[in-house]
Amino acid sequence: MTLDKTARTEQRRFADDPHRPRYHFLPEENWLNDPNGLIHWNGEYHLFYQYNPAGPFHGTIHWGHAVSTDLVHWRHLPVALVPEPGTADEDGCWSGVAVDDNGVPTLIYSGNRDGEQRACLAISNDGMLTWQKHPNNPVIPAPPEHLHLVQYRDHTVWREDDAWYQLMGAGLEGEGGAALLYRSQDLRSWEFLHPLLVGDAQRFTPIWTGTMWECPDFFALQGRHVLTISVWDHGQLHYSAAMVGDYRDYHFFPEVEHKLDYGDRHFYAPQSFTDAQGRRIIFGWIHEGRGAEAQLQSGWSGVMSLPRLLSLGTDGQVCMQPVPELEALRGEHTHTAAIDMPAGDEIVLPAVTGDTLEVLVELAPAESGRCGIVVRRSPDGAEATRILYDATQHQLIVDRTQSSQDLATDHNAHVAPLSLRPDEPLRLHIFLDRSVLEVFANMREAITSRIYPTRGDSLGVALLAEGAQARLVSLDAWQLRSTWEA
Ligand code: DQQ
Repeated sequence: MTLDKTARTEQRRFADDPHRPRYHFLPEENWLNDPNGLIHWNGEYHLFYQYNPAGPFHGTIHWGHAVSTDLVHWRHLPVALVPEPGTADEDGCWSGVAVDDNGVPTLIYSGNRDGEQRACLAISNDGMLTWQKHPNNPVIPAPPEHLHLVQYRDHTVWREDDAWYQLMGAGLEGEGGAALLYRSQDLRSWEFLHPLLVGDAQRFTPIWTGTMWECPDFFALQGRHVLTISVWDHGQLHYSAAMVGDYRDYHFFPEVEHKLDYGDRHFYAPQSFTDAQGRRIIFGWIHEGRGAEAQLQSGWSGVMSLPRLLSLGTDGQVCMQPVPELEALRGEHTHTAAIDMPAGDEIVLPAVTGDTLEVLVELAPAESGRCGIVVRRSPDGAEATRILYDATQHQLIVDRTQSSQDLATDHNAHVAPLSLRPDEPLRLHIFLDRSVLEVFANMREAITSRIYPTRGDSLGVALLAEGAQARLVSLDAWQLRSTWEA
């Protein structure tokens, strides 16, 4: 791969930054948040994203744009949408989607003006390099009059029978989050039908869905329908959630509801699309876990998750797996054969070390106690991030209490429910990319996290059993190549 000029500049400028990921997508500098407009078009994957060219903070949101043929190596393209003074998006081009309108790439997004968001449209006639905004933006001038809304923005658009349908994210005052359903013949004139679904902010099980739903996404998956939302409440971003159920007569009947990823705001505002092979692929925004000042100092903020393949698990939940294309990043490989893991000390694996790793590990846990793997471990163990299965509590834990000696970075643990069947091994698929950690467990749960070790020698990998002996069945690790390297 030849390096373009921007990629070379980026490499030089951030060469000494120990936290900047090497194979996750992010812009050359400044701020990134939600993935937008995901579409597979003429053999190329297009990834748009919320982008602030003015600095590493949320503000003056544009649509950044990148393209890839393999979902792994990305090429930056010119900014796609710029806020335009005097128009419906003068304060920002917020999140939205791309659709194929009979051969014309068309974006539906939230124009932000005076603190309110309205649906806007833009088209491209040159293969998505430049975009023309609709002269009558916003194409939906106001929310439905009779609804009392907390917030109102974000879009998912699909073709069904002879019409276009759209959901907008919202919250109903005194009730909960909502996805509002619209219909259109031409994407430019929309009729409000009804809420597809309204949440209940007073209900806390199986999960709480907040007072407003950002970035709704709605699609068919293996004969069922899935609604994903991002749970918002009084300005706080909580987590992304999935609901699985049936879609009938323009209503949705969810039966299963769960957090999509247990890393909370580190997998937020996800959006998915169907590629030419019919795969449903999702990306999410990996929020920083360090303060605003540290983000300003570093010159960048926000990372795109790895692309993940969606399927339904045997428990009826939505399951995410990294796409197989990521194997192209694999470099030097080490295999560690089976060993017993006595309860107590961490077993350092000297052959496995680094901060850009893929690890596939299989462990046989005991019926009680905890076992797992440690990454970004300093030789004295003072810095370490522990990824543990707790057999008593039936939980998968990313323990960040010792991840960094910089106490200004997030230190809370991320916890996912995980019950292994008797004799079912713990299978972890781990992607470590400096400050980014994506953990997939047993084709069931995912935890995305951020860690900011301060020491240059926090590169070790170890095994750990606590309270009861466990056994390593096998461990394969690869050094992963940077996507920006020649
Ligand atoms: N980010 C966008 C909004 C969306 C939020 C603004 C979710 O459209 O609701 O940058 O992170």
